[in-house]
Amino acid sequence: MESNMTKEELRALIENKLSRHYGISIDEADRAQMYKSCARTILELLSEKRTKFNQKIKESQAKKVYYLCMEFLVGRSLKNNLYNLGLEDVFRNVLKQWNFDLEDLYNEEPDPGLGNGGLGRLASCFMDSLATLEYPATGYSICYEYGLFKQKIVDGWQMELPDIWLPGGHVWLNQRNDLVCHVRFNGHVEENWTDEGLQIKHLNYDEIEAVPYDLMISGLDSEGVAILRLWRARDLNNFDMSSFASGDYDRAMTEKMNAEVICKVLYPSDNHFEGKTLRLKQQYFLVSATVQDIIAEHLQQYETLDNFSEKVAIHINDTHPALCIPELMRILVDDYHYSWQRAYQLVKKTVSYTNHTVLSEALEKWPEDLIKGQLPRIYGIMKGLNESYCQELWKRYPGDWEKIERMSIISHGQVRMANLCVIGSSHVNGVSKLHSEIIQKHIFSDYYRLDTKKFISVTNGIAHRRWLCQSNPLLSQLLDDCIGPDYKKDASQLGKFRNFYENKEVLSRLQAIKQANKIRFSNQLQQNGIVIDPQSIFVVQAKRLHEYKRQLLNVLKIISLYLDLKDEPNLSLPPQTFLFAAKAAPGYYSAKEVIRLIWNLSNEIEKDATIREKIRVVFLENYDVTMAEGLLPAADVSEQISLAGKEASGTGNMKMMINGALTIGTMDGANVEIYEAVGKENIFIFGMTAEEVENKWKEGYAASSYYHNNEKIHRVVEYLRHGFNGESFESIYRYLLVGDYGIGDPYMCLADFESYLDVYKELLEAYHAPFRWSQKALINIAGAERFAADRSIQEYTNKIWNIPTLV
Ligand code: NBG
Repeated sequence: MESNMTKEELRALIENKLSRHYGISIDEADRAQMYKSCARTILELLSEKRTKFNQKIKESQAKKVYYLCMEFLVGRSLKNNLYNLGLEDVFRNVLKQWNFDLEDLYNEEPDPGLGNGGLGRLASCFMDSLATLEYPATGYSICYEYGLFKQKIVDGWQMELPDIWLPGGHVWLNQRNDLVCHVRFNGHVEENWTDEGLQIKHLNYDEIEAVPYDLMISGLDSEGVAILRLWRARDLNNFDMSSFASGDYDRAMTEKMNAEVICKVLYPSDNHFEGKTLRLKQQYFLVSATVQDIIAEHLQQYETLDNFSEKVAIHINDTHPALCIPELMRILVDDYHYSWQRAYQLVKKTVSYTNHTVLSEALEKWPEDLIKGQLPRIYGIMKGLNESYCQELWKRYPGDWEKIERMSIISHGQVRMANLCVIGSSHVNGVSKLHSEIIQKHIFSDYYRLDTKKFISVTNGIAHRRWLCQSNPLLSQLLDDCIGPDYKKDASQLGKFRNFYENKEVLSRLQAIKQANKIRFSNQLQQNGIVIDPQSIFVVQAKRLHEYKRQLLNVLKIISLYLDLKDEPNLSLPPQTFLFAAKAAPGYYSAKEVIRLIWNLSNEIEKDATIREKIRVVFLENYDVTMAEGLLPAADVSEQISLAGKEASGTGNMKMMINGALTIGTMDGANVEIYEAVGKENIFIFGMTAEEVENKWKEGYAASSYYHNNEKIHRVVEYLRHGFNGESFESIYRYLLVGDYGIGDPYMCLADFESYLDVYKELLEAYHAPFRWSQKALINIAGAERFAADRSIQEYTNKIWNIPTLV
């Protein structure tokens, strides 16, 4: 991992960048100039590496992976690349001689928020693994001008500010004018029968240029470099010169802006479908440019598309890039004159799809008319796919209209993207064992019965190099000392850490490391005027704010503890700090209400000097990848408390576990596998299972019966009903008991409340025994061996993409 670059060589490289880009010498450089010069130095090294890697791939004619996703939550690049290239030390030393601190330079870099949460971060973790494992891989997404909004809390209410990341982030992007494509919208389709068969013409369309920007991602100790190709819309051709010449500047500019608005902003909803025209345009813009790019690259190497599916794997991450199925059909049929049947075979062999959610509000269903108007040719192809698929179904299930309707792509004026994905893919996978079972049993049960082999499970994983090695260097050092450094490339080695279960010295070092990370994070917060006690237990719930994730349940627990302390101020409780970090989608009212609740509870508790010694609530503003890198290694307790059956996998659970936090959670998503990995003594499980939840709905769930029959619940809900800190929480009280449609508490917080509280008390007991607690932490770190993204990627390459293992 050590690079053999000398200080002198590095100095010369950086000096060269300062002189070339700014015309200055070292002593004149400020921090921003130095950061950019370091970034450019890295880019130069990565480009050289990439060229060699490309050459190797070309010679081997290896199959390539193209990973399409509307979101990549990349996080900062400088640190990641320095670490993976083994250059951190030499950079640090050289910079020190010039009186620059490497940490300060890291902080110069904006955190590109090109994603919402778990889905986008997973995509980025996968890029890290693909590079490290030396698979030829390109990620494709959109170069949003504004990433996910910056969150500001004003008097408890979430406000959204634009995320302007490009000025500092631009340095990592390499504009590829040589690869510009054109994407067509609107217009109409004309079909004519000629001697050569059916001729299809798309007329009167609007055309937009797609300009790629490449971001390079280095692997660790490998020859691999992955590319993340981000498309930007540009409208050069459509500039209305005649309006401009006649002095109508506004009109000339409006046309241009209408086109370029496509990549202005990331839609800020996580797990929620918003059927907006602009979003549809974004999706088609991404897939059309991408598929054209993939085909051009393939033709350049092989001069034919006949072997396309042998050399290309296209992966669609959730349904958002589903239009790549009809787009690939379009190009094969219209531009390269493949027969419909042959084109369909090629598509089905090339494309695969991961489902990331079973929430019905997240499933994409576009109005048929919208697609017809915006994308007339794509609409025609989807109709064709739908018809031929329904005919096939008819042969298989004659007369079963209901089933055929359920399984069709287009029905009742809606285009169902999940159905399109299943029908057009070679494989469909869920992201944890439980989630994969649920999709097979529920949302895709008809397809599963038809073709069982198509459905598989690949449990998510995390880039442990970023989430352990880089963000927790002390723990990484301890692991180096105990089990050697091989775990960095082979996470299964982490299992060896179990051998130190009885080793007092290791256990006490583990404790000291957690303490140091808590102090590090507390100091970071202090710079923003937030004071927390690093001696207290850090209980962390950090994830998007969503009803199903049940931040509210956590708040109910804290209120209950708070009321206990009010009744009995001398109650013996270890000091606890409840840390919440979460962004709510801007239009998600009930999620914003929960933020307001947390914020006010925090203020209410602060008023009482004795209680705040014992419990404290902190809402951390503007959670992003950079904050997570400081927060997660400092967590003692990881809250993973979604209603069972709703969280597809979760990845924050893995990130905290690998840093030695203990999970309190439900049997949901990947928690189930964490439980299997660590054993019941080393995790705190509570609440209903997914099956019990299902049964409870069938029986009829009445939140009010919990309220009336359980004293503790009654007390907490009453507290909410009366309000505090001068604020009313009537809306939350109503949410729990009455609900919008007479269904109170749709995520069953009250049903799981009592067992949550009981298990939390057990957890506090366990914390009283620090030696045992450290042993549990150790088992969690070792048990994280199976939650590395490297393992997930090996499963994708073996089971889905059909690419031979390289390492
Ligand atoms: C999210 C799930 C998480 C899962 C990530 C990554 C979406 C649509 N889904 O549970 O909610 O960990 O995907 O798979 O964002």
